[in-house]
Amino acid sequence: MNLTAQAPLPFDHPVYVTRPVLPPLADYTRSLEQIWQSGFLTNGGSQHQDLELALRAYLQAPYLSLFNNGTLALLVACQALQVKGEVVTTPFTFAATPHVLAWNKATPVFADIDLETLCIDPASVEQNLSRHTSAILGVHVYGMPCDVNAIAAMARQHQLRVIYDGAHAFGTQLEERPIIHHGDATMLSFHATKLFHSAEGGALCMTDPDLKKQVDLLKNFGIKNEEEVLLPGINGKMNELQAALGRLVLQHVDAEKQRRQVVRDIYTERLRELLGLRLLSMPVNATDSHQYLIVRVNASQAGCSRDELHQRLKKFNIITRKYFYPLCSDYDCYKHLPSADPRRLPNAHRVASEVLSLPLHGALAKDDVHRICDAIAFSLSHP
Ligand code: T4K
Repeated sequence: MNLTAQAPLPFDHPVYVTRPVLPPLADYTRSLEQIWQSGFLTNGGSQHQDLELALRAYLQAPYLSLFNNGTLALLVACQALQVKGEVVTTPFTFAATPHVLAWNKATPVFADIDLETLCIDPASVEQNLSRHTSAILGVHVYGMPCDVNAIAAMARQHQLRVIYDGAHAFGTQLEERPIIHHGDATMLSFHATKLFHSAEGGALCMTDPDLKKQVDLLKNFGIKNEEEVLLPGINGKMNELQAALGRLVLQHVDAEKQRRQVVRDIYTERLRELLGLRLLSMPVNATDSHQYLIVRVNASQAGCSRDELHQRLKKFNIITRKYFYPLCSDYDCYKHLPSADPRRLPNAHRVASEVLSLPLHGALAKDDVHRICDAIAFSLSHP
C-alpha cells in the first residue's frame, strides 16, 4: 500500500509528456533570410543538403534520405524493398507502423512482444512466418532495441527483408554500434514530439548505396531527370523550412539529452519508493534515446490501475499518455485478422494495460519533477 498524506498543488498550466526543443527564434530568422535570398523553398536545396550531411555524421549513417515525415519514409522503405504478401510486425506501436503495410497492400501479421524489451519477440515472429511472408517490420519501441541479431538470423534463413521503425530511436546505440546499422532500412521520425525534430520530418537510414538511389527516386515521384520517370513514386521530400529548423535543433540535441537525464534521475530516485510502479530502463548494452519516460503500473501492487493513475493525474494538470494503448491489433481495421486474436498476444495485451508515458523534456525544472512524483505518490492511494 502506498501512502502519502499531502496532496501537492496542481500545476497552473498543463504539463505535457513532451515539449519540442526550440532554438532561439533569431537563429531561425537568420536561416529564413538565407532561404528567402536563395528563392529555393524545397526540392533538395542547400538547407536539405546541409541537414542530410550533418545527420549522416551525427548518426554515423552510411546513407540517409530525408523525408517530410516518418510515415512516408516507412511507406517508401516498404516500396523500395518490395514488401508484399504478409509482413510480421508488432501490435505494440503507433498506428503508422501497420498502416504503411496496408498502404503497400501487404497484410500485417501481429507477433507477440517480449515482456522486458517490449519489442517484437523473435520466437513469436518465427511462429508467425508463412510462405507468404516477405519481411519483418520491427519497432525499437521507446528506443529499446529489438533483438536485431535473432531477427537477422531468421531473415537470412528465410530470405526476408528487415525494416525497422526507429521512430523513437534517434541516436540509439547497441553494443557501441548505431542501431540504424541493422536491417535493410531504419526509419527515424523527426516529428515535433521527438527529441530531434524538424516540426514534421523523418529519414530512412540504409547501408546499401543502391537502396539509397532507389529511395531517393521513389520519394521524388520516380523522376530521374527532365525526360525520364522510372517508377511510380510519391512526394516524400523534406522542404527547406523543415531542414533549416532541423539543422538548428541538432545543435541543441546533446544539451537537451543532458537535461532529460537529470529529469530521469529524479524520477528513478523518487519512483523506486513506490510499490507497484516500475520505470522502464534500457538494457545495459544500449544507450537511451531520451525520447520517452515509461512507467509500468502493476495494479494489484500499486493499489490503482494505469487508467486510474492517468485520470487522477489530470487533477494536477499532469497530462500523461497511454502510448501504446489500444494495441494496433485491436483497431477496427485489423481486429478481424487471425493474428489479431488476443489469445495469441498475451504479453502485448498485458503491457498495453500497464504502460504510462510521463512528462520528459528539458524545460521541466527539478522542482516540477518532484511535484509530479508527489502527485503520482498521492494519486496511487487517493481516488
Ligand atoms: N512509428 C512510430 C513507432 C511512431 O511513434 C510514430 C509517430 C510514427 C511511426 C510516425 O512518425 P511521423 O509520421 O509522425 O513522423 C504523436 C506524434 O504525432 C507522432 O509523431 C508519434 N509517433 C506519436 C507517438 O505521438 P500524438 O497524437 O500523441 O501527438 P500530440 O499532438 O497529442 O502530442 C503529444 C504532446 O506533445 C501534446 O500533449 C503536447 C506536446 N506537443 C505536441 C506537438 C505536436 C507540443 O508541445 N508541441 C507540438 O507541436 O502523436
